[in-house]
Amino acid sequence: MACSRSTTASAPGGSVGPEAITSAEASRPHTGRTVTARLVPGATDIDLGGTRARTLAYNNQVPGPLIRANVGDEIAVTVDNALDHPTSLHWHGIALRNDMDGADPASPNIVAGSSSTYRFSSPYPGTYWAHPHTGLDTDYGLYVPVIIDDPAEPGRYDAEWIVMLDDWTSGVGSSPQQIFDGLRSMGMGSGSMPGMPGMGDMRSMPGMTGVGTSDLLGGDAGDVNYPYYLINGRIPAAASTFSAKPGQRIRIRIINAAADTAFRVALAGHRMTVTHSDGFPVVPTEVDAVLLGMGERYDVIVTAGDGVFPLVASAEGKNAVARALLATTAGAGPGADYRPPELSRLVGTVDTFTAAPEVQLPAGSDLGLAARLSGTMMHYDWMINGRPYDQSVPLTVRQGQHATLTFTNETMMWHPMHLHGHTFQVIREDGSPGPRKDTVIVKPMQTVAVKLVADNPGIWMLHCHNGYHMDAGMMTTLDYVG
Ligand SMILES: [Cu+2]
Repeated sequence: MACSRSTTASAPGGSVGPEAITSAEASRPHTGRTVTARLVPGATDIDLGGTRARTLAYNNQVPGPLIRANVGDEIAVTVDNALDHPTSLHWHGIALRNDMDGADPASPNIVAGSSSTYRFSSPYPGTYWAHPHTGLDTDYGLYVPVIIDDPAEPGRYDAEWIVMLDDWTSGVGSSPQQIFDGLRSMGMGSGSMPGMPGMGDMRSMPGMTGVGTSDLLGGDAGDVNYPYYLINGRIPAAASTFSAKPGQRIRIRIINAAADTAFRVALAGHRMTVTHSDGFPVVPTEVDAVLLGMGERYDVIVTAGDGVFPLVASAEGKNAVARALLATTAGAGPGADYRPPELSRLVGTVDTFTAAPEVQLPAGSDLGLAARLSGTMMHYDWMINGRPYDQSVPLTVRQGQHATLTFTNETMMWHPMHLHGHTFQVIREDGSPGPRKDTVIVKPMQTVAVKLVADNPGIWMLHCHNGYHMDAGMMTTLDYVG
């Protein structure tokens, strides 16, 4: 497992110190209010809706409890580690102080049986989530939604629905670790197999029967077929119901917490207006469905119709769905395998959206950074710039620089690339601004450029948010140097 990097290449000028992190924190807004929470990750039994799973969870529930605060509040979350191994809590998407990021080496892991408190404030509102940055733990059910509110934001909606998507095997099929070991050994042991990338061996392993393809993802949709796909911890046959009144405007905050599954999400009988990508506002855009890779979030607004409507998350290329129900009247709605026609109409992707003018980053940059993505299913050796994480050479930036980071995917698999501590702006091929994001899908053989402003000093992970690719080594860091 690619848990640690043995050597950190010393960058010219050296790394920035704690005073730079303290100084950046002083420049964030602070309300003087503190929001506290306690999370206990541990082994437990979870009811997925008539199906029980022995797994890992926060406070014995999947998803774990919502953490919610205003911009500038001090968020103080104590983690009591009841696991039998070290853990951490990473605040995905939040531009927080580096020493609270919940990813080693910026912040130390919490050893088994001990407690630690994360204290930070978020400078930006939005839809975020939190999960460990240790091994494959997120895929066992360790994740919570995190919502940061802006009290000044006009409330143009009547109700709010938080929707967390997941692919599920823990306690009902092979464990995530068994699947990872299978992918690695299949890869390592089949180097002499000609032709197809090791798929022959894979098809004989549980959970790894040939995943299909996706036009939206540019080819292979993933590496693993899961026994279940969940919305808010429930299987489709026991879907949770969100109740509202006809005509209400509902803000749906969709979060993809899966390890290896992109979802195409639609609400039967409704169009949706996408208002935010990865927490940041976009020019409001109407679509029938939206595509989310692992780690991505979209906020949408719908005007509720009269009836019972399935919200369906189709597991891209995997011939299965997750679902929940929106109910504004009594009734049961369509069956558990119903696929609304909206799924095959206009699907919003990263190419569809443009950052709202007030959050667009200034044009131009004074630094080019490159992340070349490589690896094959045959060897299961996912890397950035030709190196797995334990041999990686950091990308470096100086505070204040405006950098263009270019992802070049040299593989036949798509990768949702995530940078900690920053929200970059996607730059379209014609140079025009795309959405602000912290996680962007890079399709096979595609190049994607993003712009970032170096305003948050520290050591920040840059990695693929496919849990298995990341664990195999598709991770490096962006280090601030003085
Ligand atoms: Cu990947």
